[in-house]
Amino acid sequence: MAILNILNYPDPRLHMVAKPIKEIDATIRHLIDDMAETMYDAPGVGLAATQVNQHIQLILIDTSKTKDHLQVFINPKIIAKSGEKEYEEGCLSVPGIYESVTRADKVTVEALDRDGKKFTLKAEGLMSVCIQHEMDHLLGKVFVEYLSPLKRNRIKSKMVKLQRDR
Ligand code: GNR
Ligand code: NI
Repeated sequence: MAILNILNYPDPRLHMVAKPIKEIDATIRHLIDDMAETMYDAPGVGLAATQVNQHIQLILIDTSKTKDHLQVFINPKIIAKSGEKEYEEGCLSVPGIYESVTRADKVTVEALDRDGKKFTLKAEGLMSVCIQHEMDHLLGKVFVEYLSPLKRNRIKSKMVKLQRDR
């Protein structure tokens, strides 16, 4: 396994749109293992393939306290959503920034697991937030895009400075 490099906002590659996965082969399973190691090492509760510069529809989530409940979503689709809820979000691609975002309260997602088996999950709380946050990454969207242009531009400048001074 290997720890992969995570793209940092405002890297233009974070805005690429991910393609569906046609076949879950050894390369995909290897990527899942590397992404899991990368996510736990960060540490984060979720990781989208987009963040490691792989533009395919693959996300990993583990919201458990014990960090032993990895959930893999391949070609995820939200088939139902309800309500609204505000949540303080962070992102491994925007380190050190935490801002409130309003999203659906509950979502029902349909996806394939790492064995290619279709499953449906109804989520609420952090899991629901995470699914929506990760699926946005697959669409090339980063959570700061929900903020006002003023806030977003301040965050952008801060990130550019941070990366320049590294
Ligand atoms: O680790 C993460 N924590 C988090 C907290 C609140 C809302 C969303 C997230 S996802 C984030 C990991 C990440 O950037 N995934 O794309
Ligand atoms: Ni993120």
